[in-house]
Amino acid sequence: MTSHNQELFEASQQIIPGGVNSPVRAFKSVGGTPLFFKRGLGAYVWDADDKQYIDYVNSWGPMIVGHCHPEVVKAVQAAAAEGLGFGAPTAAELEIAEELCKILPSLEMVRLVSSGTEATMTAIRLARGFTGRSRIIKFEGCYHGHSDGLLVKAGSGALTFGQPSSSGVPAEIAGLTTVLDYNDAAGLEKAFAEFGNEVACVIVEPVAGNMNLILPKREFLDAMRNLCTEYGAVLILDEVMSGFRVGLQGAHGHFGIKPDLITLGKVMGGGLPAAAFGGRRDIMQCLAPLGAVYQAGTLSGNPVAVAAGLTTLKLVQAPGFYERLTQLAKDMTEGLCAVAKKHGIPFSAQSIGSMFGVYFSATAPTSYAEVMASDKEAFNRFFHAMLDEGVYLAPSAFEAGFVSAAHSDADIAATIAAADKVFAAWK
Ligand code: HOZ
Repeated sequence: MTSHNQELFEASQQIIPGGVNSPVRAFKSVGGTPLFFKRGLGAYVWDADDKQYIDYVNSWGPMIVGHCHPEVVKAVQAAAAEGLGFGAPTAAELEIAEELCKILPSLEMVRLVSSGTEATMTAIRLARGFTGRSRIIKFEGCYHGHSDGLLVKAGSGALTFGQPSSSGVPAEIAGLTTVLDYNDAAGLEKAFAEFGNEVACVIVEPVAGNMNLILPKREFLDAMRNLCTEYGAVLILDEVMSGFRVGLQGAHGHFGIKPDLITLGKVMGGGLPAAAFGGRRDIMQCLAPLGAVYQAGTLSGNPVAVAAGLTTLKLVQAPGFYERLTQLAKDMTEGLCAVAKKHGIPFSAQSIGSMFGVYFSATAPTSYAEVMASDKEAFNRFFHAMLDEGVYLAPSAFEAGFVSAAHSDADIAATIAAADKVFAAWK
């Protein structure tokens, strides 16, 4: 039987580079034909061949209340009926800004943009404008979008395709980025001791989700905060993925670490293109039109995206919302580990809030090097076998997974049963 996924992929490759509009969608790392989705509802998605999957990609994070939540759809329809965009201020932008600042006390001021890449790119520029310094520090395997200075030893699609440092980034730009090891507090201290007075900012995923899921060590978080304060550098916590995922107040709320700036995206856009950055008032006031650091966007604060985001932000504040998601993710990772153990397969899994990681290694990795040492071929095999069983995981060993409020206990049980079946036939 002809696969519509295959037909669409072949046609797409004729006019879209690689047949996809973002590299991680291409299945290049796991092999095979990417799925073309036609529909999503709650915890499920359907591909072009009408096959149904339990979805743990959640559009790479945003769909925390599930696909097509009726209240989100209603808010989007209502906003669209009033106008798709004005390129001028709206009351809804003020409302979402107030909501974000209410939920996240670290935000004294916030600006809306359209993508996580824009948020991180601008946060870096702002840190440089504020400090008058050029050098930035990032960590290997962390991904902060695809702007030039951040595509150096990056995670996500860049890592998946073995090009963590992109061609096309001038050496002069990449040279301003110092890359250190994630979770290595001593390495960070050494770097600051050597050139701390040149550092504009440290940017980090406080829970890393773009080299699979890596949890931060306490001493690493503390070292970043203390060293940035001591040397006058800006600490940027990139919560595009972890924001509203690890918990209502993101990873920095969970771990109790105070950022100077944070970046947000994904969940706060409710599935549409809305993102933000914000933090300390004295830094944010350096932004145009108040200050000399320029940033702009025709679609920034788009009313339809804001409606989706605002409604999602209201939904995630329902009592017990994060407790339930945390339990679901824990149930799933514990269940997966149990069936892997039963079949004698070196496997580990862990979760934090609604984010989870699965690894073909005996213990959960704590660093980029340990992630790289896990069995990527085993993951690829697992990915395809689970896909056959109707479970859609991220098509790369270097991505985190997500549960949503639409996932039921039965979905988790079905996923564990699928893994049991896959591992039983593993030899
Ligand atoms: N941060 C997302 C996954 N790690 C990006 C998705 C994409 O690159 O399309």
